[in-house]
Amino acid sequence: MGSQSDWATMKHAADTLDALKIGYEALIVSAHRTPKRLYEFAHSARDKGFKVVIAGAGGAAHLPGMAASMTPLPVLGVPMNTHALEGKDSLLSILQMPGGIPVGTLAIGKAGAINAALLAAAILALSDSKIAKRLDLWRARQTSSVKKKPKD
Ligand code: RP5
Repeated sequence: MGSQSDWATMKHAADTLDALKIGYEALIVSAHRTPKRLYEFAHSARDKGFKVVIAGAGGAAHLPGMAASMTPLPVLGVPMNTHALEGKDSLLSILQMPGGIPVGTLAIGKAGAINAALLAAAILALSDSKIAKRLDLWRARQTSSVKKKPKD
């Protein structure tokens, strides 16, 4: 994520990965304030064994796109809900990548963070049957938790 201030949102991705027993590293890597850290992280991510990068950022949210430009791993971008423009700035910054360097862009805020983790899990599940089973179970539990009727 681009800042400590993104953690309250990105923690939802971390919690979802925890629920699926998928290992991860949660790091603050700012495209603007720590560009060297971003360069070093993105260039070494695949060799270090990372399989998917989830990048949460807000405002002029260059982090997912810049990360994607420096790693062949799939990059999933989560736009932060900003005060000034309610996350529309983050969303468009992450979404509108020029052709050639893709970023899979999720919804703004909490839903996007949760779904980034679930999408990462689905990518990993293609080649990991244990993760696939845990993801199936997670989805089945979600389905069975939805009541038929609302209550007051
Ligand atoms: C972005 O700037 C971060 O991803 C964060 O969403 C936004 C604001 O950062 P702070 O000023 O709160 O550190 O790089």
